[in-house]
Amino acid sequence: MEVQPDAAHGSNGSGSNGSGGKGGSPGIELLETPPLEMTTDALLRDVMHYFGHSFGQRVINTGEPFIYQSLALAVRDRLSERWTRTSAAVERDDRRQVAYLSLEFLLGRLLRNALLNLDLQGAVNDAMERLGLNLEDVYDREHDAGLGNGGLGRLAACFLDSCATLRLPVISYGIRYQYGMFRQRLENGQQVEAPDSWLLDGFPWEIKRLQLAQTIRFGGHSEAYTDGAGHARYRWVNTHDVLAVPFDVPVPGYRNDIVNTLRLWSAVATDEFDLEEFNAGSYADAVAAKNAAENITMVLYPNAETENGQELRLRQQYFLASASLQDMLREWVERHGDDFSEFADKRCVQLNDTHPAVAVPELMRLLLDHYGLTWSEAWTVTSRTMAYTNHTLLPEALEAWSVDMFRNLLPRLLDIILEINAHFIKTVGDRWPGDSERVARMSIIEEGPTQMVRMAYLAIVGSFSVNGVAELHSRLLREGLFRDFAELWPHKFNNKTNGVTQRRWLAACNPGLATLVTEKIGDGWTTDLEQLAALAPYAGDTEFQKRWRHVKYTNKKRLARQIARCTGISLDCGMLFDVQVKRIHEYKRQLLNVLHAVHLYDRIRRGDGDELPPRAIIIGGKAAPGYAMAKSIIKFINNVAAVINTDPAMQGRLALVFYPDYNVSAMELICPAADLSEQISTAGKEASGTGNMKFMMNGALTIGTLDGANVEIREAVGADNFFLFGLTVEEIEAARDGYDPTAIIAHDSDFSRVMKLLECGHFNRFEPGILDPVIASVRSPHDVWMTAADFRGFVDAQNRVAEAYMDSANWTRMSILNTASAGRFSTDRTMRDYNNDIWKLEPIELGGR
Ligand code: 26Q
Repeated sequence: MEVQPDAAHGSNGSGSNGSGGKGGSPGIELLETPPLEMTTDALLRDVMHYFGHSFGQRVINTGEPFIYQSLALAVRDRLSERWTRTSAAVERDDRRQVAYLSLEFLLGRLLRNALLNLDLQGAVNDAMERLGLNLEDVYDREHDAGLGNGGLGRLAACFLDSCATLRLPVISYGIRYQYGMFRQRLENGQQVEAPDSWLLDGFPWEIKRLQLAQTIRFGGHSEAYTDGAGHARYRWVNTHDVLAVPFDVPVPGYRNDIVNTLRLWSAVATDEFDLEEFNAGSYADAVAAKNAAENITMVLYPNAETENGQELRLRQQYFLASASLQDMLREWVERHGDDFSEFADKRCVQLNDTHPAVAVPELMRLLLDHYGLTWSEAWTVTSRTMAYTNHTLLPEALEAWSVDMFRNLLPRLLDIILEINAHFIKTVGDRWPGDSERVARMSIIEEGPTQMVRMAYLAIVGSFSVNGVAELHSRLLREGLFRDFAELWPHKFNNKTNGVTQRRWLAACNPGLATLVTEKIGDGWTTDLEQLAALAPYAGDTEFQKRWRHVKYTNKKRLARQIARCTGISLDCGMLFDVQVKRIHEYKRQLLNVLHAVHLYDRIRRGDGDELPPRAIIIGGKAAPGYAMAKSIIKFINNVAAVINTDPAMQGRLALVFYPDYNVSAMELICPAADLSEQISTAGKEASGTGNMKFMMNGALTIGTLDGANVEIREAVGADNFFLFGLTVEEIEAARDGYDPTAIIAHDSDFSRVMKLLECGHFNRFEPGILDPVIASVRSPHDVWMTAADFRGFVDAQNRVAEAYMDSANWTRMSILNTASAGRFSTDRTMRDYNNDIWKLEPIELGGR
């Protein structure tokens, strides 16, 4: 199709900015221009303007990204207007604000969400139709922004949406990694990682703000001196400096004209860096040395919680913390001068896990060394400003950095950490005189062959609030991991149960169900998820059930098409779609799921499968590249899948699919199509889980252990509508002593048959030994995740699932009740809880235009 790029155009391509001109500073105000129209015609005109003028295109063909990018820019212009007004209102009111610091924001795609929140879906759909395009195909041109590993990063992204929707003045800070979460391919059933060059076509949503760049220092040493007034002070000298350049991404609220800011920092070499440090006579070598600085934000660490200690990772953490705090202080000083007496009343910093916890000593450093506060003044400000969220119960996952690494990389921060610790140890000593064991236990510095800085303890000591992410998790933190601290400061500890945003995870990703729900109970649920409860009275309504099932079936067909495309496996949509998608980790027990698949395979083979509903078991997720066991589990899943899927006796009765390259966009396709959600972690190991909530919201039933937020999900939907199995936290701990998997296997004929199939090499005929470590882990008395202990319970629960699925009316009733009970798992509720207990923000009031 030939198109005519339109010269007449109302907006400025480079876009306006987030929190632009400073109040009070002289400058030329933006000319008042009429607001951009939200009509099909206006959007079409702007899209064609960018298409022709910014991208130099004349002809639309479906293989290029330019229509997507042109549309994104046209939408960004509409966001920009609201962005400027939001920033102006926040500045004008000078009220309390929160800075959310996170090393991860797993945003996924932004276009669909922006159109939904701006109420532009209809107009843009028409505009694309006029170009002979399908909006869904345009959406598919967008690359996921995968700046996160999993739950923690996606939670931060859901928080963005809910904070803007609740009008909360929250600015979020993160890192603009050049490469996000790696892409996963499978070769011979094994994971192969490929780089995620998500910025290759450009990222049309961001605006670079060079004028707000900050200098970040590394290395050198700290030096005492006496200032003009005779005070002993410290300075950090001979440093290697790196520039932090912010790129702002707009965060629209749902139909409320609010646009908050996500500020992502990118590392750039300073001129000094090149010339002073690498001036070995060669200009070219000096310029090439820029790499060292720019490496800092090159790549997201795809680590499992337990891999720790890379120096570059500490650089990333400090880079984020320092740039963000300097940005906050710049803005503070512009308005309040160097009076920090009200800082902690007007600002709060929420730390997403310990990853940005160096913010505690960094704020101290800035207040002490740059603004001349005394120790006690600076500590009062810092410890009343910081708040810390913990996301893990695995003790081995608690971050610790060696004191030596700190000394080399951040010498001035080490001084400050040691002094914080000295004061803290005095507090502990005063409270428990003579209890030196407790002092050693609680010290921020762990003694041993190599001294380590315990980042969680640093975060707790430096914060006024410490929260877990589900009720069970928060209780276990208080009673276990952080017991001593909870005894010392009970008032600091609190719970904030996670959630997910229903705008992305129901309204946008499941339009069929969203429409059906809205027809029945109105659309209030989009901003008040508890209204879903009004569906409950219709759970038994035959006509409604029929339509509910139809939506699910349609969603299953959509997923089945995608699975056929990317794996070649064809699924029948009458099958029970039994889904487990999440990072691959031993504690999440994908292995247990496969043991059940093998058990079903065995039953069908021996002619005992006639009562079973046909079932498609779908597993997806990435393994950390250095986590050998997780990678072996992927290989194991694929080998079992290859046998099951090629056995004619399994046709239409049992399928096992490994879904490659699982990411946010995949989940948007998967969760609307799931019948059963697998949440089968070893009790006490999953802090919360949030996939569980997305599935529930979309009408899947859960099979799960009493772990993380499963406990609250079961409470909300009722025990009858949840397939519970497995040992409790207490039972797991009690069963550890004398744990004997081989005896468990021997006493269970189903389990014995499964192990026999595995151990005779049935699933690795031509690859001898390749599955040995995985199989051996089930039999090991030292298996920390106690997979064998829960086998029987799991299989029995799956039998109850099978039976329930055969009664389609009753299954549908339970499905409806799951959606109806998902009200409290909205991040709108989570953010209200944070705000009522920790942040205490007032909603942004937009001025008139
Ligand atoms: C550690 C060291 C070096 C580099 C990276 C890391 C690293 C990276 C990511 C450590 C941990 C993470 C992510 C943790 C995470 O996603 N935790 C999950 O957080 C969710 C949101 O609260 C919970 O629902 C999950 O239960 C929890 O596992």
